[in-house]
Amino acid sequence: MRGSAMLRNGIMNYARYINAVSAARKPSPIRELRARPMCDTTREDASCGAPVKVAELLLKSPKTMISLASGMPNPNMFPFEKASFTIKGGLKITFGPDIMNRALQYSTSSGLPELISWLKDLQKCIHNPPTINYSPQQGQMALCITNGSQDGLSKIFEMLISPGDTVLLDTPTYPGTIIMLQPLGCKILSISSDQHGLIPQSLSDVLSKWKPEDAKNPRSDIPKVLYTIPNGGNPTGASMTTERKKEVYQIARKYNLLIIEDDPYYFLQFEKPWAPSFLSLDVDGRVIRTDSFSKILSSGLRIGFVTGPKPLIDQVVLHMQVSTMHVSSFTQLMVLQLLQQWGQDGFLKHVDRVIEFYAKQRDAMQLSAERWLKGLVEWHVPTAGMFFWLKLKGIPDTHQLITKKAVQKEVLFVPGNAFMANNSIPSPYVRAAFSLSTPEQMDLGFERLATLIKETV
Ligand code: 09M
Repeated sequence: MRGSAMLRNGIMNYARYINAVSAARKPSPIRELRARPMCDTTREDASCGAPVKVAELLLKSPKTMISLASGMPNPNMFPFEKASFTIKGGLKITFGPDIMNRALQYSTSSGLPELISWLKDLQKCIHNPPTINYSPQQGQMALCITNGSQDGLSKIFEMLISPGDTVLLDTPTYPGTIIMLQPLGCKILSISSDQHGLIPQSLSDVLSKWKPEDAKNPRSDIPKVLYTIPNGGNPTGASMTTERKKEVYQIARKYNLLIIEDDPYYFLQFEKPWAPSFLSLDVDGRVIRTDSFSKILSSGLRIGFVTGPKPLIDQVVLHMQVSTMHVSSFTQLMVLQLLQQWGQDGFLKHVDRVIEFYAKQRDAMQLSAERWLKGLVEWHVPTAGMFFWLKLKGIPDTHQLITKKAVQKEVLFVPGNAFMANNSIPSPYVRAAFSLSTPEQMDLGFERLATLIKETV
C-alpha cells in the first residue's frame, strides 16, 4: 500500500503516509450498504450503483419503502423529551421533540452535515485554503468533527505512524502529544523552538542527515511527519511568525513532509491580524490541521475538528466508525444551534470577548511577574494562548522544586521536563497558566515562587 513517488504529476501520494493499519480499514458494513438505491430512471443520479450509506439510502427512498435494515434504536423510547439552554447574553436554544430525537440518535461518523458545512465555511473564510477547489485525489480540503482536538490528533498519529518511523516534534510540546506518540514505537526527533516558535534552521539541521531524494525511497527512515503548535504554544506561549511558517512550509516541500498543525489556541491570539495558518499556505495538500472549541465554547462538550486533504480525512473517519462512531449528536446539535443563531459574525464577536478576557489575564500575570520574578526568572510575554514559560535562573532542574517544595508552599506549576519527549533530561523551566486564577492569586503564586527560588539558589 505504501507508495514511493514524491509528488506524482504534482499530486501528493497520500498512500505513502498512511500506515498498514489505517490502509486496512474498511467502511462499517452496517453503516454502508452495498446496494443499489431506488433509482428514478427519469432523473440523473450519480450515486446509482455506488456504495451508499444507510442514511443516504433512506433519504433517497420513496415514502412507501419499508426499511427493516437499520439497527438504530427507536427514539420514541428515550426518556428525554425537550430541553432549552439559555445563552449568556439572552439567546435561547430549544430542543423540541424532533431535534431531541435527532440529538439522542446515532448520526454520521464525520459529523452532522450542517455543522460540517458551517465549519467548512468558517475555515474558508478564515484560512482560505488553496486546496478548497482541488479534486479529492489532489487533496481537496475536507473536514470532520472529533471529540476535541485530542481525539483528532490521536487518530491522525495512529493513521500515519508505523513502529520504527521517525517523527519531527516541535519541542518542548504538549505532553498529550508525547504520550500519544510514544506507544506507537516511533523515534522522536526534537526540533528546537524559541519565543517565535519552531526554528526553521533547527528543522533544516535535523533533516540534513537525509537527502530530499530519500523521500522517494520507501525503505528510507526519512521523517514523513512534522508536528507543531503554531500559536500560543503549550507550554511556551510562543507564536510562529509568518516568515517562519513560510520557511517551514518550503522545507516540508523539499523533504515531502506532512505538517500536523495543532492549533487549539488559534482563537486566543490577542493581536490582530491573526497570523496566516499553515493550512492557508498549503498549495500541495500536505497540512492536516486540528482545531478546538475547548478554549472558546466548552472543553467538556468535546468538540474539535480536523481539516485537511480528503484522502487523509477519510481515513480518520474510518477510524471513528470503529471507535467513537461519532461525536455526541446532542453536543453537536447544541453547538450547531448556537452557531446558526450567532452566525459567523456573532461567533467572531464571542471570540473577541474571550480574547479580551485572556489578554487581561495575560497582562495581570505579566504585572505580577514584573513585580516578583524580575532578576530571578526569564520569560517572554505571550501573544496568544494561556501560558507563561518561565526559566528559573540558577535552577537547572525544576522537577524536585515544583513537585515537593512548591507544593509545601501551596503553589502549583508544571515542571518543564513534563513537556519533553525525554523527560529524564533536567529542565530549568516551569509552565504557569493564566486561565483560571484571579490576578490576586497569580500575584500571591508568583510571590511564593520568588521566595522558593531565593531559598533554593
Ligand atoms: N492541560 C490541548 N491542553 C492542557 C490541555 C488539559 C485537562 C488540556 C494542545 O480539548 P482538546 O481535545 O481540543 O485539547 C487537546 C489539546 C491539544 N493540543 C496543544 C493542547 O494544549 C489541551 C485538560 C487538564 C489539564 C490540561 O494542562 O494543557
